[in-house]
Amino acid sequence: MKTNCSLAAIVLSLVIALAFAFLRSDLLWAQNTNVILAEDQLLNADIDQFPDKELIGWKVATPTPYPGKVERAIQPTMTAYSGKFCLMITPGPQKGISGVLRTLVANQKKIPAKNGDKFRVRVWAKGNGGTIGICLQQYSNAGAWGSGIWPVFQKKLTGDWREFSGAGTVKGVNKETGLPLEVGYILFHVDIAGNEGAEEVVAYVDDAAIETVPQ
Ligand SMILES: [Ca+2]
Repeated sequence: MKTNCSLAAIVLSLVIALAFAFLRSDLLWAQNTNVILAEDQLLNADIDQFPDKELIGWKVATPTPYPGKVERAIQPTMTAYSGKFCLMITPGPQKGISGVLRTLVANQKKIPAKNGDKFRVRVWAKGNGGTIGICLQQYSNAGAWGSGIWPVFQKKLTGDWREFSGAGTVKGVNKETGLPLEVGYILFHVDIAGNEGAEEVVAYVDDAAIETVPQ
C-alpha cells in the first residue's frame, strides 16, 4: 500500500512537472512571436549600409522647422559605435527662434502600429554638448499626422558613447479636433538640440532599435 502511494506521488509529480514545462514553453513561444526585431523595423538600423556613399534610411525630417544636416561619419575620422559608420548630425538654426539649434532626423521605414501598441526604443549616441530625444511620430494610414510620443526626451549627450532607451504607447490625437486619431503607422525620429549660445553641437548616432513590447 505504501509502495502504491509513493508510486502515485511520483507519477503525479511527473504530470505536474510536464504540464508546467508545456505551459512555460507555450508562454515563451507566445512572447517570442510578439517581439518584432529591430532589423525588421528600421531601415539601416546599424547605420552601416552606404553603397556608393549614399545615406540609406535616414534623413532630416520634412517638413520641419528644425533644419540641420545629417551625414555619414566614417572611420578613421570618427570611430563608430559599431561597424564602419555612424550618423553625424549637426543641428541648424530653428526658424523664428534665435540662437536655438535643433534638427530631427527620421528613419524612412513606416512601422505598422495602432493605438495602444507599446514600443521600446534604443539608440547609441555621443556629442560635444546638446541633448538627444527619440520621438515616435504617429500617422493614420492615409498619412494624417497624429502628434508624437517621446520615449526618450532631451537627455544630455556626453563625449562617450551612451545608450539612450525608453518605451512609449501609441496614442494618436487629431490636432484639429483633439479626438483620438486612428494610428496606422509610426516613424522613428532622432531629435538633436544644441545649447543656446554654445559652440556648434555635433552629435554621433549609431545602432538604433525599436521593438514591440508584448502586452
Ligand atoms: Ca554602425
